[in-house]
Amino acid sequence: MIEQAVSEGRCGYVAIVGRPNVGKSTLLNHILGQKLSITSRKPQTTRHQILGIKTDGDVQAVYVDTPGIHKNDGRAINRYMNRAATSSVKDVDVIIFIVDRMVWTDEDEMVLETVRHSRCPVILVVNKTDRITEKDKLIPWLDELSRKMDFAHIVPMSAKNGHNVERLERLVHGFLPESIHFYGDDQITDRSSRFLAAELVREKIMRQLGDEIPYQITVEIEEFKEDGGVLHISALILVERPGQKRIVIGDKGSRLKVIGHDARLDMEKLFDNKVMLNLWVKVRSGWSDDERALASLGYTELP
Ligand SMILES: Nc1nc2c(ncn2[C@@H]2O[C@H](COP(=O)(O)OP(=O)(O)OP(=O)(O)O)[C@@H](O)[C@H]2O)c(=O)[nH]1
Ligand SMILES: [Mg+2]
Repeated sequence: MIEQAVSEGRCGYVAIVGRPNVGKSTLLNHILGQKLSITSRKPQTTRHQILGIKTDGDVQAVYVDTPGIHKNDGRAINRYMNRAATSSVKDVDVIIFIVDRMVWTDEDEMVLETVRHSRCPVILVVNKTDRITEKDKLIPWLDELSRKMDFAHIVPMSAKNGHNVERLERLVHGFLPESIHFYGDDQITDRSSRFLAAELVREKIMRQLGDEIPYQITVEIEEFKEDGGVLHISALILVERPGQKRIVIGDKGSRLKVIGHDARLDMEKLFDNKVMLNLWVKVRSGWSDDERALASLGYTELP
C-alpha cells in the first residue's frame, strides 16, 4: 500500500551491489530488522531489484537490493539479472559495494567497473569479517582496496552478526540529500505481498535443492486472498523438465512438503497472519531463456 509522503527532512536512494553471494540481501534484512529479501548459500539468489525502505526520524533511506553481478551464462534470465543490477547504480545518491572478506575475483572487477562510472559516492564494504581468521591481514587488505578507486569510505562489516552495520547506516545518511520522503514512514518496500510470497517459496527451493535445479525454477502466485482471517495462497512452481518436477516433489511429496512448511512459517511472520499455502509444480520448458516467457513471469524490463 502506497501512502502519501508527507514528512520533510532527508531522503535518498542507496544501491547495494556486488557479485553473487557476498551478503547484499543479508545486509538489507539486517538494516530493516526483518526478512524482506531472500538469502541462501547459493549464488544468484536475488533475481530482481527490491526496495527496502528505512525511516529514522526525519531521514528516509531507500535501499535497492540487486542481483549479484556475474558473468553471463548466455541465458535471458542472466542478462535480465545483470541489467537489473547494473541499472541500479544510475540515479542513486550513494552506492554500497560489497566484497567477501579478502577475496577479489573477476566478477568483483566487473562490479568495480560498473560503480566507477557512476557519479555518486561509493562506500566499499568488506563483509563476513566474522569469518576472517587472519585478522592481521585485514588492515593491509583495506589499504590495497583503497587504491582500486577513490572510495568515500571502506567499512569492514558482518551483515550476519551486525558488526558495523549501524556505522554504515550513519555514513549512508551523511550522503542523503534534503528532500521530502518518497514513501510513507511506515512503508518498508515497493514490492507487493504476492511478489514477497513467491520469493519465500523460491528461497526454500534454493535451500532444499542441489546446485543446478534452483536456477531452472521460478514461482508464480496464482491465488492470494484473505478469507475468514486466513490468507489463502496458491503458488505454482515452474520447472524446465519433467525430471526436475519429480525432484522438487520428492519421495511421496516429502520435499514439496518441507518447502511448503518452511515457506508458510516465513509468510505468517512477514504478513502477521495465518496462512494456508498450496503448492503446485508444472513443467514449462524454456522459460528461463525466452524473453517473452520471462516478461509474462514478472521479469519485466526496467524503465
Ligand atoms: N559468516 C557470514 N555469512 C554471511 C554474512 N553475510 C551473509 N552471509 C551468508 O552468505 C550467504 C549469501 O548471502 P546473501 O545475502 O544471500 O548474498 P547476496 O549477495 O544477496 O547473494 P545474491 O542474491 O546471490 O547476489 C548466505 O548464506 C548468508 O547467510 C556475514 O557477515 N557473515
Ligand atoms: Mg541477494
